[in-house]
Amino acid sequence: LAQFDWADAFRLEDQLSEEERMLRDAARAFAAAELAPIVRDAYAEETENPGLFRKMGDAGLLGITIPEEYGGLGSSYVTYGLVAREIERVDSGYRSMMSVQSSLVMYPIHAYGSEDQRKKYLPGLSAGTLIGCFGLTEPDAGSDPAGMKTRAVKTDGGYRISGSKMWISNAPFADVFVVWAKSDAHEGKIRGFVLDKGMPGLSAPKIVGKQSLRASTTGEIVMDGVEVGEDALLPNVQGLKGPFGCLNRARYGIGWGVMGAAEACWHAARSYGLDRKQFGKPLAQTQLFQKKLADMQTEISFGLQGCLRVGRLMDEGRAAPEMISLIKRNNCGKALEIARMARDMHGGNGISEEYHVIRHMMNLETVNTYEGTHDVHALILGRAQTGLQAFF
Ligand code: TGC
Ligand code: FAD
Repeated sequence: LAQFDWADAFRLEDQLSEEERMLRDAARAFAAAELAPIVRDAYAEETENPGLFRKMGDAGLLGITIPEEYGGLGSSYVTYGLVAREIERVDSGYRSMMSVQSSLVMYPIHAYGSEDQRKKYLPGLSAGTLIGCFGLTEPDAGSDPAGMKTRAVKTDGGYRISGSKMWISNAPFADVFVVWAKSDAHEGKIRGFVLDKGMPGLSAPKIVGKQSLRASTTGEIVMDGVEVGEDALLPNVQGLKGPFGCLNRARYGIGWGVMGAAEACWHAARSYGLDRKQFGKPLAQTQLFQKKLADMQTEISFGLQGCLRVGRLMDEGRAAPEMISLIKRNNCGKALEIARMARDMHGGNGISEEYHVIRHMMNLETVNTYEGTHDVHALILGRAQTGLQAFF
């Protein structure tokens, strides 16, 4: 009879290449050595940790899919996903820091930027000596980014950019700002601009009081007539497909990442249930407890297979955005349910920072919302099935 590995029900391990396993293991070792020991305090204190980018860069975790000539790793989307899973196993906020830098800052500069922009920014971003952020969301334009108010007005030799962005990961300590604005010189179409820290009129106040994703720093971006040259424009894309092209990559990484957080909660609940006795026997020996463990194992096993399939298709250039919506939506929703279940299975201890599950649960509320909410991805999938858009 074939052996069953409870922690790897469908033998995901066998479906990975030697290189993928090696890079995954390196990310796991990094997460255990550098992230796990600091996460409790970082979350409790809402610590800003820009120095972590340098460490991630040294470990080769930034720009995994970016070619080596620009300082990236030149590896596959499957590797990128496996790494996201390992980092998010510790905390969604750390995965956020990494995925914004890789998918939302390095990717657009590489895919839509000029050769000068690539050379100027990518090596520093991949080393973590430069920190990037991505400004799409605004106070009045979240799920509907087409409603953005930020404007770029043509000047002699460049543009003047005015507007504000809200809920921007990494912004308060970012050096490089990829921002999206409607440009009057391009018939009001959305264009991408790369801004540098310190430009007059540019500021990024921190958002305080978050009860979720506290290990990641979030801010606003305020652009009060920021003057940039023509060289700040990302020349090779226009329209919403620019930011969405980046979001496809980041959403895909989140599909994997949240499975890491879910696995952490599942494994913690299993261990807790084996150790903790009530009514004279381990909790894990009760039917209800085992049903919950079986539900967790089932959702995670299917979720990971979905990610691997989409990752392979991405590496072949055959992944449709709707496939990414499907794994982002379902895996976030399931991970959130699993974290809530794990919190419950820990009883009173489940609300303590010492057991980590409530931190994952709180984080996953954000992850279920950002990069397209659970319901917005349902509408994307609904539109693809019916041909009818139900957004407005
Ligand atoms: P729609 O008419 O659907 O499309 C407009 C244009 O965009 C193109 N497009 C895509 N291109 C590539 N990939 C995709 N996934 C694309 N989706 C759409 C489309 O082909 C069209 O192109 P063209 O050339 O014909 O103009 O646009 P809509 O305005 O109706 O959009 C509706 C909707 C709801 C799908 C969309 O706006 C949406 O996805 N909203 C969610 C917003 C969102 O995800 N924001 C994320 C902000 S960034 C973030 O959260 C980072 S957190 C990171 C972290 O910390 O980890
Ligand atoms: P809204 O769009 O106002 O949605 C509110 C509710 O209404 C949701 O339940 C939504 O599903 C629902 N809803 C909206 N439209 C419809 C509809 N047509 N039909 C049915 N229901 C609908 N953005 C960036 O650009 N860069 C970042 O780095 C970034 N980082 C973030 C970090 C954190 C910690 C957080 C919380 C957010 C971040 N975001 C970032 C913003 C994020 O992408 C948005 O919060 C998200 O897209 C939702 O937008 P909103 O908050 O304006 O909610």
